[in-house]
Parts: sequence; C-alpha cells; structure tokens
Amino acid sequence: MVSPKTYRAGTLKEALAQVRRDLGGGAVILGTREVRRRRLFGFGSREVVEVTASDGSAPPERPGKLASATSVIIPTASTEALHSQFGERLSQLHSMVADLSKQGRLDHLLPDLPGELVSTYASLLEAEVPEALARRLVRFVAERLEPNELIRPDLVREALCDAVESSIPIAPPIAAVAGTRRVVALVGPTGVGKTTTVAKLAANFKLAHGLRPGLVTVDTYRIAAVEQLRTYAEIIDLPLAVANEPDEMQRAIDELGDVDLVLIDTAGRSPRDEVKIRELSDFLAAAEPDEVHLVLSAVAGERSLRAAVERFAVARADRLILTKLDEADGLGGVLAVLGHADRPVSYLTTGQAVPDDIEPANRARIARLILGHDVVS
Ligand SMILES: Nc1nc2c(ncn2[C@@H]2O[C@H](COP(=O)(O)OP(=O)(O)OP(=O)(O)O)[C@@H](O)[C@H]2O)c(=O)[nH]1
Ligand SMILES: [Mg+2]
Repeated sequence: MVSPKTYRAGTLKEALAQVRRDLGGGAVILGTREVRRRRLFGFGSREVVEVTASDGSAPPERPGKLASATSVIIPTASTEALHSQFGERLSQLHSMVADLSKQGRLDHLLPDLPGELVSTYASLLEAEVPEALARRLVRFVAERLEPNELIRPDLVREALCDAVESSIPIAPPIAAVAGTRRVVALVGPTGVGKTTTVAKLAANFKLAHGLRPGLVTVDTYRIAAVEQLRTYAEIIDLPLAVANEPDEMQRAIDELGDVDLVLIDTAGRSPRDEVKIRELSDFLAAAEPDEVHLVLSAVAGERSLRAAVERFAVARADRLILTKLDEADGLGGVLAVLGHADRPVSYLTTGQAVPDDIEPANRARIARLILGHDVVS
C-alpha cells in the first residue's frame, strides 16, 4: 500500500476530487480536517480542507486516532459501484463518523449536520450536487427522520430520494390526439440533440400511438441540417416542410397537410447569442406553438445549463427535455438547475438510437438516476 497522502483544497468536494484523481475509486479516506493556511508573504491566512487518504490496497496503517475508526471508500463514478459501496460501507461509516464527531473534527466542516449523514452528504458531492443544495437535502433528511432512524441506510435512502424528487417538476408527455393539430417546437443550444429528439418523438407518435406527425425545420442556415431532418422524414415516412423566414411558417405548417402533430426543429443557438435567439423567437411567434421544449444536455455543467434556461426564456420555452443522460457522469448540476428553472421536465433521452432512446420524464426515475440508485440502460 502507498503510505497515506494529504490533499488540501478550498472545499471538501475539491479535496475528495483530488483524492479520486490521484488514487482512484478505491481510495480510503483516513481523515478530514479544516486547517488554516498562511498565505505567501504573510498576508493573512485562509481556511482549507485537508483530507488524508491511502490507495486502499491494504488495511490502512494507524495514523493516530483515526485509524482505529473504520475506513471510508470513495464511491467510484459508476453508479452501480456507487450504490453497492455506499450500501455496504454505510454502517462502518457511522462508527467512524461517530468517532470523528466525538472528537469534534467534523463539526466545523458540517455544522448542525448529524454525524450519521456525513457519508450521505459526501455521496451527493460525488454526484456533482452543489454544496449548498447537498446541505439542504441532508437537512431535509435529518428533519424527516427520527435520530434513531438515521442509522438505517434504507430509511436514509428513501428520505433522500423523496427530498430529491420534491425538487423535480414533471410535465406530462406531448398532448397529441388524433384529429386535432398540436404544434410543438424544440429549441436549445447547439448539438444538444434537438433533431435526433424530434425524430424519436415523431417515430414514437407514429409507430406507438398511430398518430400522423409532420416535421418543420427552420434550420436553413446549414444544408446538412435540412438534409439530416429530411433523412429522418424519409425513413419514418413523414411529410417535411421548410420555413426560411418567420412569415413562411404558417405556410410550412399548412403544407404538411392533415397531421395531428407538428414537430418544429430549430437551429441550435449559443445561449450567448441574443440576436440569434431573438430571431428564433420570431419564427416561434409565427408558428404559435402549443408547447415549446427547451432541450438541454445532461452533460453540460450547472453554469451553462442555467445560462441556457435564462437566455432561452425569450423563446417562451415552457418545458425541458434532458438529453444524453447516458453520457453524463454526475447529474447533480442538472438537479440544481431543475430546482430553479421553474419549468417541468417532459422527456429524457438516453442514447443515440432513434426511436428507442427516449422516455417520458418520471420523477422517481430522475431522482434515482441523480442519486446513482438507477442506471441508464
Ligand atoms: N449519447 C447520446 N447522444 C445523443 C443523444 N441525443 C442526441 N445525441 C447525439 O448528439 C449529436 C447531436 O445531435 P443532433 O440531434 O444533431 O443535435 P442538435 O441539437 O440538433 O444539433 P444542432 O442542430 O447542430 O444544434 C448526434 O451525434 C446525436 O446522435 C442522447 O440522448 N445520448
Ligand atoms: Mg439539429
């Protein structure tokens, strides 16, 4: 075993990330503490978190008192592994945390948090949940459960799942019915999967629901974009119309003929490009859509997700579609954004395959994915 190493960072999460980068998923945490570090040239000092860890290849040596407590294995990125390690190690963690708490070593890191929930807190940070939100979630668990229930991993898990679920608003699937024309537009940043999702939705409404969808594209800036949608239209056997200008929009929709569902694919826009987003809004205003879904990639970080939600507000997006769940490592950033986006989630997409890799949003499923209790398959 490599002898224990020390990692310092501004936050516990950053320190744990360093440990994982350096020692891998099997790393054993031997201790955490807050230290004051003198700045260069003596200008004041700042608080940093120090984590002592070993590579976990053999039982840890005894670095003072902490080694008498049991070790903590940092969960790996794999959700299955996270799940099994989390469950197995939880009871061992409690005794370690109880020890640490007795020594007062965690109090300053996590004030007013019961020691039994420190491992839950750490697992949320591992899932990329921002610290403030992770604290709120574990506090919810602490308030929900009696003190003697906190040592029950099943109850903690259930309460945490409830806490996460309560911050995920869900929209019903697209309300298309035979005989009426429902107009639905997809907007969003570049490359998030709008065109692929339009094709998945169209194919499913046609094949599974027996409806007659039609496609409209306003992405006329790139020939390849029109061709991409045309290819799907041909394979699924759907009518396709192109609108080059906002005032061509109604003509394009009418050109589709007698359809139950009009799916409008739009050009990807950088959330920073206000002019192009406004241009897009003009197309949408002309289409008078019944629903506008903002498509967001689960791979994106919290900041860019937030920016997309804010900037696409002018396009009057009223629902969210989360794509690329199969590619995302941690969904904590998504959770943080959902809590503030004020828009419910309508669909999840879980791969490139048309039409299979799409599912209507389900609160429990999203919560389990975020917490690593469920895997995308
Ligand atoms: N892994 C994965 N890839 C996806 C998913 N959805 C779409 N993609 C892929 O993402 C890439 C971009 O998809 P598009 O549908 O062209 O994205 P877009 O938003 O229309 O892109 P622009 O029109 O250029 O803005 C393609 O390679 C898709 O196969 C998904 O759920 N998971
Ligand atoms: Mg596209």
